[in-house]
Amino acid sequence: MAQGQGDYRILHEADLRDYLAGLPDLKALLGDPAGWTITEVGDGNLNLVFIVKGARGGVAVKQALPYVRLVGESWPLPLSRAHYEFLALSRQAQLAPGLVPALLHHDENLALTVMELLEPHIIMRRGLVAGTRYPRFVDDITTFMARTLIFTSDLALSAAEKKEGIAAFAGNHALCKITEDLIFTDPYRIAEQNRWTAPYLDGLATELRDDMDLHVTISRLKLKFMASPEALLHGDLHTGSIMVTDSQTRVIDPEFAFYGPMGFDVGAVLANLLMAYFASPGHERAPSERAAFEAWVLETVEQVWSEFARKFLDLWRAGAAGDAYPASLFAGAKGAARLEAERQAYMQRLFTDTVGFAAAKTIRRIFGLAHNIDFELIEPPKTRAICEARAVRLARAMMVETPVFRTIADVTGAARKLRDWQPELSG
Ligand code: SR1
Ligand code: MG
Repeated sequence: MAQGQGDYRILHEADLRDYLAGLPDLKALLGDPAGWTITEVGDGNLNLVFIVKGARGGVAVKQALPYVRLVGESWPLPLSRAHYEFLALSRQAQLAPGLVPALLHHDENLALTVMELLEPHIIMRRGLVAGTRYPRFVDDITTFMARTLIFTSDLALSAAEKKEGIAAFAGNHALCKITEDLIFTDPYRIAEQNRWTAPYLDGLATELRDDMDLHVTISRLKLKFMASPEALLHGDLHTGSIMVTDSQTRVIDPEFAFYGPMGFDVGAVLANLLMAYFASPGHERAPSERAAFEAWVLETVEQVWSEFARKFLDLWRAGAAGDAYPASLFAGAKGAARLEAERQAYMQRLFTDTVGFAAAKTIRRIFGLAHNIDFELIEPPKTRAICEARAVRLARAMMVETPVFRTIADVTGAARKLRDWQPELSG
């Protein structure tokens, strides 16, 4: 497991310069330390992130803080998350080459990782707010998810390998606990850290706290999250954890990595695209100005699921030979047909999980602690609340009326119908 924390200290610009200058490979990559510019750019909820640029090149440096940056020192958080992030990035680089940043250096004691500087990539969420379309995204993210999920599952590993994998990430439970609280519990009860677009969503917040159908469903999803170590998850696969250009996609920030249910990662991607869709009218300056972008987002939602499912099944059929579904039980034409039917049933269950987790991921961004700029940048707040209420209406349906959503087209069709729905707001 993780680290000796004896030498840990929070690095400031000057300390970081001295530290990196002592690493010959990085010094060679960056050039003369006297000419380096070092800028802290972290805008996430947990860590410090520095961009270091020298005459020859640049790097990104991420250091875990011993507390949650968003809240402060009153919320301590283990530095060991940097260890799990490094481990996950290393594994993802093997399984999905070219889709995560290259790792250049890791220091367990400082909870610090140096990575390739992704330039001119931007955080995808920012691009979506601006209404930008990303033509590579579907192919790249579905390759990333299909390969990282199936190749860390019992469909591809021996039982021993799989259990070693679970054990390697089992210590990341403090990060899992954040998810268990912030996604699966707090939005549905009174919690000090909850916030929403008041007063407009006050009534909806109350409804969420009284809705026992929703409480049962979110609790089932929570149990699945806690007790279904199907595969190595990224664990926080929203559009703020993806960096993009027109021609490249890189998945970053897997500090929430652990063995959990596959639908949690796939649902995160779909939820964040759906939120970009519902936020879009709030960013338009003229009616229908973003119609082409919105059509692209829904098409992307459909393709993310269909391409993910296609690639996952292809890998399975092509011989992902784990200890589950032993070939000896499915011999001959009869066995092959039965196994294929079982694969389809497996994907249908995974789709149902994905729909539920996507809904949970949406509701947490509107009523929980951590929001997203898709909605937060919408002004005035009443317009924001209208966009958010539409997303919540779909999310509630996805969670409690799950059988209605048999296909991804059922999800996008329902989203499209809510595009111009006028909710009743409080206040
Ligand atoms: C206290 S951490 C809040 C959120 O930030 C991360 O990106 C995760 O989504 C987490 O739930
Ligand atoms: Mg993150």
